[in-house]
Amino acid sequence: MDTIFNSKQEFIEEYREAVRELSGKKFEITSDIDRFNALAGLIASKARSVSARTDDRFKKEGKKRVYYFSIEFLIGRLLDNYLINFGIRDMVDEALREMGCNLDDLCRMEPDAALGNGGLGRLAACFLDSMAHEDIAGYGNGMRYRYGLFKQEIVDGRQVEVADEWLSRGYPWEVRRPDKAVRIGFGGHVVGHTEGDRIFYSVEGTEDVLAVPYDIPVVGFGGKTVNKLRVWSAEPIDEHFDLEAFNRGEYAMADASRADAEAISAILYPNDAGEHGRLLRLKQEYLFVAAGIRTALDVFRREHGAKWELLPDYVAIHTNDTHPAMCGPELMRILMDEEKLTWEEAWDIVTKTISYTNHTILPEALEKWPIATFSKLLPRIYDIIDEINRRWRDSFDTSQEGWQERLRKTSVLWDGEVRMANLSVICSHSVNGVAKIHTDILKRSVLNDFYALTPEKFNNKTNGITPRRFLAEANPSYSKLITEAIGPKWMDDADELKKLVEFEKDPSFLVRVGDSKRQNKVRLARYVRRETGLVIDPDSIFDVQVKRFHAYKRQLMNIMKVMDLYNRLLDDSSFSIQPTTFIFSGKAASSYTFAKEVIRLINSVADVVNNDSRVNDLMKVCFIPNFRVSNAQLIYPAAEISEQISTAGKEASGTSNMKLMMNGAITLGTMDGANIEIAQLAGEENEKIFGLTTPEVEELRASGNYFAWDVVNADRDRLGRVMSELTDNTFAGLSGNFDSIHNEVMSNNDYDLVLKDFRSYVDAWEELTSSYADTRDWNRRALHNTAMSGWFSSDRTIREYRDEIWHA
Ligand code: 9GP
Repeated sequence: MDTIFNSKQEFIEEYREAVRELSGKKFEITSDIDRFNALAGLIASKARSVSARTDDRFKKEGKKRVYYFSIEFLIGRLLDNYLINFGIRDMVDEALREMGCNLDDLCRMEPDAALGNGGLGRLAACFLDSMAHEDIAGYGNGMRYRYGLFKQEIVDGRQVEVADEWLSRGYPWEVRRPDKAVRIGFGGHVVGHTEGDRIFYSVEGTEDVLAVPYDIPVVGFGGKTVNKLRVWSAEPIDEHFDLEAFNRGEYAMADASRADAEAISAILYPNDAGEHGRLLRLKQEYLFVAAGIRTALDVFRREHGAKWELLPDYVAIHTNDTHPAMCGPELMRILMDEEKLTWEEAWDIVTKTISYTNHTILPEALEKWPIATFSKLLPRIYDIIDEINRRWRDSFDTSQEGWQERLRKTSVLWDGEVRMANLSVICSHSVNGVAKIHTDILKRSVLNDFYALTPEKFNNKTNGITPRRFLAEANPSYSKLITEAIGPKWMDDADELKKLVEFEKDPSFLVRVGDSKRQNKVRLARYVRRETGLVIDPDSIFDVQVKRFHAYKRQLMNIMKVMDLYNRLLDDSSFSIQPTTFIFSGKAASSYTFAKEVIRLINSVADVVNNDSRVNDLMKVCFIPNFRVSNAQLIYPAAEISEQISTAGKEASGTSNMKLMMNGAITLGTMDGANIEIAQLAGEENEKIFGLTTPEVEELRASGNYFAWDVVNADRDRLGRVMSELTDNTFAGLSGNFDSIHNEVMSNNDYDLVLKDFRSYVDAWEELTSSYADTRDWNRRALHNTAMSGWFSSDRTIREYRDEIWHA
């Protein structure tokens, strides 16, 4: 562990000085926010020094640089994490106590940077942590949204979106780098210039904005490696400030160019919404791609000169989902138009440098852009895509049967649209899915035609999570227990967690596992009470489903289970359940009406159930508003059941399943995404698996013999009743009935198979919870899950990317 302070005393002195410099006041009379800003500022400046040293070392070692392009980085709060990674958390905690303040209070002052929607963005953040841990020269490249993902408030049970002004009190981790700003052109027209026997192209008449980078340090565990996350902000190119308009009192008009440019980086778009500000989104995508490619090439040129043929040896560009798909054409543009390489030379370099991860098979998330919009906004990029597409078409062997169909499926330009997933695959040397089953589905169906042509490109990289944040930081009591048992090496090498298997036979250790869980439940119960006023019982089972709201994730099936249990408890005095708190948290995209109605349903059921004294000692329903990284860190450690109940074949991987497993929750899940690998690793007997499998789902759909009404009619007493209750005022008290949910499910013939899987789900839940009474065995299973979760460390995932894709 490399240290950044030689002693506690040295820290105290430097910190006092930092507070005084920043606030101009004596430490004793400063506020927590001053103290936080000074502490984060101090750690950030230390991190930057290590970063400079890291950079020198990488240069000397001639390391290959990996640029991870992602339109989302859900980094959350950094202070606690960086203190842990620098190995000084305990020392700082102690020092602050001596100084009369509390580290946890200061940590809470940090804005929870929500530059992402959910799993995709959080994965990118975990990867940054692991790249630094693995001493990879790995750099995040993304967008600096002025407003991150909206804050969710609940009013009358409904989700209300409020702007997230995360920068309003400043952000001590970032450094603005105007010297590295990049000019980005939109619109204009392509002009050809003849030089000898070649024509080179440029774009004239563009409307330009400036992409200005902000660098955030990424501290690797052990403190030896500090990398950077570079996020781009859009600004006007010059100060086109119209003084005359201002003097006329037309203030908005006077500064119009600023507003237009800044709009590009104003907000993060919810990825799973339908239509949104599409043009602005396309501008965002090009801006962070073009600016990031420029950075990568500038660094390469500084180190290796213009020997572009060496680029794939020293640079890897990874495109996270389809949002950075323009990396290919943009790199082609620079290599051909500016560096004068031929198409063939440039294409060879591009396709050896770029790789692509697919994160979804949902058609609505595989981006497509109308050609008319695209070609107008980015005419040169469009021309290059057109040429990529032409050459792709020409590469087809037309003597082969079925070539037309294959071309239709793999073309980049089709039906008046630019298909970004196809562009990503064609420009990449590697295409990976994020869990075994997901990669299999890509190969077998979604990208099957590409797979048939270039099977060698395809590989799987099952996702991972960082144990530093999601175990060490989130769960101090459990971490302490683990360290006592097996030593501290697990933070460095999560495989070490396997050593916990030995302790499954130790009854007194299992009691302590249970105690730690209870402590975390008490902590969460306190948070819930503070945030919502609801009192929940830490002695009840904490059954947790936390993730984005989406039909295929089937939060609806979960709340229908609660409705069914409630009905049966009221109807049948011989029926009972283990006391349970059903915990939900997550956001729905603002334009996704169905998902928002499910949130309203959960809150409406909560309103009825939580106010019914007949059942309150057995059940409560709790919706925790504004799910984000910081409260997720309170929720995972307190969970006992991990609800992973998506329709089989739909969830690419999931990562909350891994976070919950690592914190000792038992998965109640379908054979979907990484649940399958969880069940394989920990043994099905230590999880609870139910429902249709992917082949069964596919078969059922293909048969044409599935009728939702038949399922409801066959189970009138329970399922039928629950469906009726959506519309019969049972849960209408808070803000009305739920006809739209009822209609959506029935009119789409139960597309997500909520009705089909309902009974097997409720039965599985009952079986699982009835085993809760055997506390010792429950704790053993919890511990076993933690012990086997090491494979899901993002360090393992990143090592696979490094060795098999980036060759870094
Ligand atoms: O839906 C997937 C989720 O299953 C996966 O865990 C995550 C990270 O790989 O990516 C999500 N995909 C998206 O958010 C959009 O493609």
